[in-house]
Amino acid sequence: MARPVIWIPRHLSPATLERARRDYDVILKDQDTPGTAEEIVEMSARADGMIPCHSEQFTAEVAGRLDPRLKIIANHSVGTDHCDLKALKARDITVTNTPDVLNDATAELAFMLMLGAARRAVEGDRIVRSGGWDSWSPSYMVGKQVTGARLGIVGMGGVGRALGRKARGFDMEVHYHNRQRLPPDLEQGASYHETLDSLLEVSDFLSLNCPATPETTGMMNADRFARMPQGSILVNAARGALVDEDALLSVIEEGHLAGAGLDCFLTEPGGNQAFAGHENIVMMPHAGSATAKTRDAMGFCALDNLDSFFSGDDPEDAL
Ligand code: 8YV
Repeated sequence: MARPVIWIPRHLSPATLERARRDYDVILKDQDTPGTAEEIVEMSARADGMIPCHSEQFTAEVAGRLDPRLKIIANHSVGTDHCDLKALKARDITVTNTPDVLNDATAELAFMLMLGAARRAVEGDRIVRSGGWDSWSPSYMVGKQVTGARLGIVGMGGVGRALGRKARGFDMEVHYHNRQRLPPDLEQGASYHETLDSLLEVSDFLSLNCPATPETTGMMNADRFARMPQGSILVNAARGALVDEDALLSVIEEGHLAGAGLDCFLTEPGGNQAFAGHENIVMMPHAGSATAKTRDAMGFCALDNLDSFFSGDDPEDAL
């Protein structure tokens, strides 16, 4: 049987591309830019499989125009909100993702955002870097202590649980809200809250680690922010769609929230420039899983899924 043809729109890690080329006929896009709807549709007639990132949009409209040659979309991401799964299923296309391999890298970045917002990293860096550090006093650069504080985690999947493990190293009291309570071995001492509102009330730090779905879109709105304790901090390394950005800006400007750490925005790339004037908001350009080790693991996970599919087995991460 001829080797399957795989379209890879983004420039994945060198080890991933090397293995992909070893086992498949790879078509790699020249420019490392998001694959457009037109490119996706065009390539569906030339490729048996694809390894897209979250930057390629497989909407219902695109799904309806895909060529029947395309059999599998092996995403290089855990999130699949860029894929209309129902519409792709209707076209009999297998869709996979890369769960678990990015848990630690993403949790690590969420922790960095939490520490950075709590200990005023953006402001401190700017002061020293600009040569503006000209005084010191006991009340200078006083921040919020992370060690021993209460951390609320929304969504106790792989990333949420990895964050909980890291938080325990900081003696944090971990609380969580999830659609379902976890068994004790996965809960690892974290306190379950049946409702998001109950979690918000005890969260000195709140980390969003759930997928963007119709139910969670805009979940962090003005009412929800009002329930968080005065001086608390929001961290979002999941999806921008979870947060009403205008409401967040208001609670930051009013001083109800002491800060925020954001890796995700409603508009990406680009982010929200309304946040830029606030040094108590630490921002990153959607880089949660961006470590060399994790990029290789994600690429290999996507390739494992392709390998299973083309050997006639069910891919482990089929959705
Ligand atoms: C990626 C992500 O940045 O996995 C996800 O859902 O958002 C990220 O890990 C990305 O899709 C990498 O390809």
